[in-house]
Amino acid sequence: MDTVDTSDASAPSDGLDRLLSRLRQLLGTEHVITDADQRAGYEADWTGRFRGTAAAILRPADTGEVAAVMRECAGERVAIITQGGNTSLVGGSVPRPDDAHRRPQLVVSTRRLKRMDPIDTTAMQVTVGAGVTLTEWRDHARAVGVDIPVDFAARDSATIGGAIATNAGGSRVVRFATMRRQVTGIEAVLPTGEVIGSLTGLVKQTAGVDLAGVLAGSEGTLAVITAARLAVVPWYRRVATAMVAVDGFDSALGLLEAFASASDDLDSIEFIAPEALDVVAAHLGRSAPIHTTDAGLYLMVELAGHHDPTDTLVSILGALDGVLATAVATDSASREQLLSYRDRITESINAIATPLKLDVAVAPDGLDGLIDLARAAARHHGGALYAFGHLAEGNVHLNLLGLGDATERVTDEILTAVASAGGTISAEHGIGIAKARWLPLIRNTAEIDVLCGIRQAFDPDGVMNPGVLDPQH
Ligand code: 2HG
Ligand code: ZN
Repeated sequence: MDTVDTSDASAPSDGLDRLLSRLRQLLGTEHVITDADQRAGYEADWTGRFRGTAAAILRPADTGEVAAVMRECAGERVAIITQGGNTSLVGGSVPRPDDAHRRPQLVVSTRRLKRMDPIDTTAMQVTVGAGVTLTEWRDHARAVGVDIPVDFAARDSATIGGAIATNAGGSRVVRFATMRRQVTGIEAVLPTGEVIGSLTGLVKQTAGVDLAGVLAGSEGTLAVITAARLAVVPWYRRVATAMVAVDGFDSALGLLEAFASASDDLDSIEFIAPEALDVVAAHLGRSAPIHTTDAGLYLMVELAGHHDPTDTLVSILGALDGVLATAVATDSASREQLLSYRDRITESINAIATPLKLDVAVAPDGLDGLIDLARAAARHHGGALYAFGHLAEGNVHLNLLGLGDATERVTDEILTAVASAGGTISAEHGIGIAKARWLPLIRNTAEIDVLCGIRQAFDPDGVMNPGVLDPQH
């Protein structure tokens, strides 16, 4: 995927200076950040695993400014890293430690793209800017009595642009599918500065290839997403939440089946391995909500509807043999308390050390075996595994600590096992640079050629997020 660079490897710094001064005229000096201290928050990822140096952080205010930035940068031998809330867990939104062509890297931050149009409650759609966070989108929707179909723990920082670019998932996929399915229109800026896409949200815009579908999951390698037309959904205000201890995955899958067949209200069903529950409880300074020594697995289940789903929740939980203990929350304070044991696992692991994160999915009945394999691999190298995830999609977040210099080997072992089980090496975080090398495990040569061709069509000079989604990286 790399283009061959025959020019002088070192960027002509007076050229860069001239570019930056043109960009300052365009955006205003305060929105072209070159000061090292101010750049720092954009240069390292949230986990601390990925970082690089940016020549500048560019903060355009609207689509017109993004287009002008891209026009100025076209042909300038710079790499463009698009960044939203900087919650990527695969190194996709921060500069590379070293660009393959030693080009200056410019971070285009979309955080100021805060457009939020009125909600069309007939079409159940809304147009929002790429820099709007999930929480802002949700608050905007709820202000007119509707809701959003996507939710995950990074909701306060993660942006719409990033969620589309990674085809994000989260806890409500079981009910509403992933981000790609929520996008009914898209607006994006090509490396040339041309604006493409449509925000009409016409459901029957069926002419040819779906641009929104192509950009969803493209991880900043094709264009800068500036706005999207998104679905909104009914707001199910009556919610019942339970943490459930079960004896193992067979019972967990039995529960999933029972909920799916007995209720239309299943909103999320998440699993937490015992080690992960211990670590988050310790981090929160509280004991776990359920005390049982023989739990093989914990679930966080939520039903949400227009009528109180508590009775349904309790009766389904009561009917299954493998359920060992439950803690049910019906008011919002106890619900928040319970959900914090799921939402705050990521930060609790990071508080110990920077983990290796493998976001993978297999058929749900393969989760048990995969987690056993990952746990054994971690222990073999003196490390530990913290596993949790989204049960219905077979999506497990394998967080491994203490692997020392075995990180690559363990990654290889686990991702190879996932691929040979017919799974995917990325389920919602993206491939980024973290897993680019392993892409051929799940995409054959013809597929990789097609993907390279699409990339080439959008970005012939290879400036967009170099290294990301690139198996040669
Ligand atoms: C979640 O499901 C996120 O909470 C983060 O996808 C997962 O930290 C992780 O590995
Ligand atoms: Zn997740």
